[in-house]
Amino acid sequence: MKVMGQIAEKLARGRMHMTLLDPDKLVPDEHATIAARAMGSGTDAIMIGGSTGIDQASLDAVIGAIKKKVSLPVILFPMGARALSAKADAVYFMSLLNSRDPRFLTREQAMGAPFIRKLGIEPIPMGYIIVEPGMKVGEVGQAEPVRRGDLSAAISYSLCAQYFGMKLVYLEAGSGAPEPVPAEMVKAVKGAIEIPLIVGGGVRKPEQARVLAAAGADILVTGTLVESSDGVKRLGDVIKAFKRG
Ligand code: 1GP
Repeated sequence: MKVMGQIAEKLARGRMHMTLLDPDKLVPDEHATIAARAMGSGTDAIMIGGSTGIDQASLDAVIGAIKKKVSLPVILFPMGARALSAKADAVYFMSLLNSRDPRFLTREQAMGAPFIRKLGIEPIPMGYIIVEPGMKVGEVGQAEPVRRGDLSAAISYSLCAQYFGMKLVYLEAGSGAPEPVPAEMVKAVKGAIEIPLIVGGGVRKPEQARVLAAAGADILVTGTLVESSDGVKRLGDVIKAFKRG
């Protein structure tokens, strides 16, 4: 079954967690070890991405190493057309909907599309929305971040994603954000859209995960958490709290 089909099937039974790994930060074997631990802690998929330059060779090496240890789907989370690898199971075919730069709206996507076809990776259309503070991805992606109190802007962008036919909406506070996306915003967006809602950025504690689950997040993404020394134990607690709600 294709990855989007697997996601839909899992979401019909409950919430999901995805672990984001940044190939820039560690060597391939370290990523594989972390991915295996994350799988043991209950994560449902591995996302590969980062906001800076990643080339195809390093992506191939990282995904190859992960695939030897982990049976979960590996989904690319690219910042540009060059960050593609045939070893991945799928790619989030994403548009940064509140970017000022056409490069992140459609241009990188247009450049990458023929490669996705050639490599035979499954594209999963996704609307990516940066919420304050947005962190590095907000800067690199030239975002006009949705203000934390601006629920109507968050709803507008999310509906825009749905009406474009995108399969998922991702509300992103930015990796390492001091606070996750506000629960009120998650609740407001969830009440307006019919497609699954991904939330990520700044989640470190089980209580934050529980609050986001209660607000209606379908998929939680964490990245930084698993990089710390006691990260795997904390990741397990965060995943449990999110899935239990
Ligand atoms: C970033 O939402 C993800 O794209 C994860 O953020 O690193 O803060 O968990 P963290």
